[in-house]
Amino acid sequence: MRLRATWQQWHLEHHLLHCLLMGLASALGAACCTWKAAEVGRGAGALLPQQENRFPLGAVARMQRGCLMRLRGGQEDALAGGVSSQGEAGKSATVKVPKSYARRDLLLKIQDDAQRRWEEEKIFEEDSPEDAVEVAGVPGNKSKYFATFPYPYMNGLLHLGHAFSLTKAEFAVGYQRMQGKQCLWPFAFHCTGMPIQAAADTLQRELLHADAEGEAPLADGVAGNEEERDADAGAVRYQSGKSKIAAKRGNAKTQAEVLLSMGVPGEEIAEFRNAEKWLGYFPSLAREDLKAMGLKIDWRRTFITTEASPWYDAFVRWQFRKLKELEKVKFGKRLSIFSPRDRQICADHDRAVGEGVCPQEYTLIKMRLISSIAALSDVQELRDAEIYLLAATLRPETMYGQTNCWVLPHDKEGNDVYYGCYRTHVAGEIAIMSEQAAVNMAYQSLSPSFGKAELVCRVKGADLLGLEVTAPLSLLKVVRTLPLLTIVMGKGTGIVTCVPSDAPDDFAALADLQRKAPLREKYNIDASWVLDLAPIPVIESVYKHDAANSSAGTTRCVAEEACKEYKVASQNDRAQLALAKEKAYKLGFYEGTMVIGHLAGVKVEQAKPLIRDKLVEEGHAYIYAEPEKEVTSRSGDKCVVALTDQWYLTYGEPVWQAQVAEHLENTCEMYSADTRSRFAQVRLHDVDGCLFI
Ligand code: A2H
Repeated sequence: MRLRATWQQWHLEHHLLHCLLMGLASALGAACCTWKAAEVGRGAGALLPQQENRFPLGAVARMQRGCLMRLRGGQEDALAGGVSSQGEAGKSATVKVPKSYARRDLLLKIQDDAQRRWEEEKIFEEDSPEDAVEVAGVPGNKSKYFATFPYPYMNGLLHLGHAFSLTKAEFAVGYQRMQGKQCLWPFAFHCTGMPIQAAADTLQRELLHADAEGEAPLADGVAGNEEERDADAGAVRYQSGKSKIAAKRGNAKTQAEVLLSMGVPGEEIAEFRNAEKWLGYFPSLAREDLKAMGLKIDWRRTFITTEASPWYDAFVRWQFRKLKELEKVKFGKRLSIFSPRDRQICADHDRAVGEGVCPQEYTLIKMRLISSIAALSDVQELRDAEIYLLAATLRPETMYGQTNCWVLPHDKEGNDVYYGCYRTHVAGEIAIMSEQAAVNMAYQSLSPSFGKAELVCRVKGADLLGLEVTAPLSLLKVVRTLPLLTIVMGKGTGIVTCVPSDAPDDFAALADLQRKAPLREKYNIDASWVLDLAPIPVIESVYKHDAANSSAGTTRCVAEEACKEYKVASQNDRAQLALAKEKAYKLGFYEGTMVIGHLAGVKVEQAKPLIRDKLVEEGHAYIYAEPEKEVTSRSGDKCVVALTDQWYLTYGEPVWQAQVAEHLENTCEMYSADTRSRFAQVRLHDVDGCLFI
């Protein structure tokens, strides 16, 4: 009994001390912030006391600002001594050096002594209860507690965000230890995947480029010592002046500059061209920082997540074999976000921009060109080809109601816009669309060779007006191309098919052309091409105006009804149109019923995939996808959507989803309702997860 009390007392003591130190660290953190403004750009050297940085704040500061920050005195000392700066940040500043560090030094000594003792006594090394030996009379199988932290990615130093998140596990472990539990708190580092490789490749490119441009070779081309950099207002420079790469990038940092800003010595930078270098460098710094914070981690168990840790690698292989046996891992062609430069799938953590962005699927309607394009009459290849305008739609089931096809004659400033005539994967077929659509198609096996968009010639948007094209499924077999000024060239193909019954944009733009003779004249649109066009009923839904006293009624032209309700006056009435679109799309798609075609009477939601498949089977459409928003890889290129062979996890599979839902509901303990709902939201994304190609 006595022994047990002593053991717990020791835990309590060291924990209280630890909490005290962590508390002080955060209090001092506030002081550190007040100093920060004075210090920006000047380097911390002048403020450094002789003392080596062995204090939690030092670790936190490094996480926050890179290795150059160092501890600068306790709060009271700092306030007593005062800090002032003169002139702009980055220019010389005068700092009154605090007079005494006695209090801080005492705390540092207590901390050092305590941390040394924890290390010597292996106080955080925990064995499994079966193997655990009796410690000071306390049996080995006392109750257990396990904490873990998602392995931080090792393409740089840990930062304040990591430190903040870590405290949750750290404080929980501290508390549980004080309850007398045997607590295991292991920690590992994530090094697999593209970010490190991409950063190493970027550095390689920068250095080759610097060489080619005749900049000083790297060994002395990068400002090689800390003092020099510190003295230089914190701006990291190449010796030959501001680097050309940096100049070209504007404010964006080069990879070499990023490394320098993290405290990597200039003479070591070139070694980071080799991805292996990163694996040794940052994990050991991270470990040093975490130790300096005094975390209760069993460091015997640490590892990095590559084949550098054969047993961890074996565990991952075992896990995937197991999943494959259970048929949760499959192989096949999938649409995924892809980096043309890296020539591989660009997963979330491989992206510089566009985390969480998924492929957006469109149906491309093949509208066969009947007229000839006067401006291209001398292009021989077009004479014998089957030429299509490819219109991108999210609503293939509405194609029965097409009245015309929209193209963009010029941009908002009145400048010409260009489309391209591209060869497709079908011999003798040419498709007209935007360049970005052609590039994406090339990665989806819709061009003659994978990854290559084959351009025959370009054509001005204005030269595509007034042409006759076929409109698959439409009651009107042949329709005209007309101008739509709100087309965005970076979306879909830049060609849109007009369905005025169900798209308020289409309804408003067609009404503009019908009402405004000057608009028609401006684009040489013959009145006879538009005046007789009327919405064709495709979908029936029950429409009720938002006003409280309005009554519901059925409509077969939800777009017209919505434009009326929200008083849309023209295609440029963007705010009102946004309201009309939201209402019309939701109503038509989720509550509407088809009133035309072989699926008349069927709910729209069910009819959509069936009509899309029919259009594709009959050769009237292609399935196409592009990133729903811009995605840039860490190698710096614009990503596309590619159709590639890959291994994938079948997260979307309903049985698996139901099992996860059941587990989440009945066996997971959450600390907050918010956490639970976030898990539930993840489940809603019923897309399969890509593993690797
Ligand atoms: B939808 P999202 Cl009936 N610029 O097709 C502007 N709009 C474009 C475009 C571009 N580059 N590319 C495609 N679009 C239109 C039919 C339709 C559409 C109906 C109802 C709703 C609807 C007939 N026009 O879309 O910005 C196309 O119009 C609303 C969901 O990618 C395409 O589908 O969400 C839709 O916008 C794609 O819009």
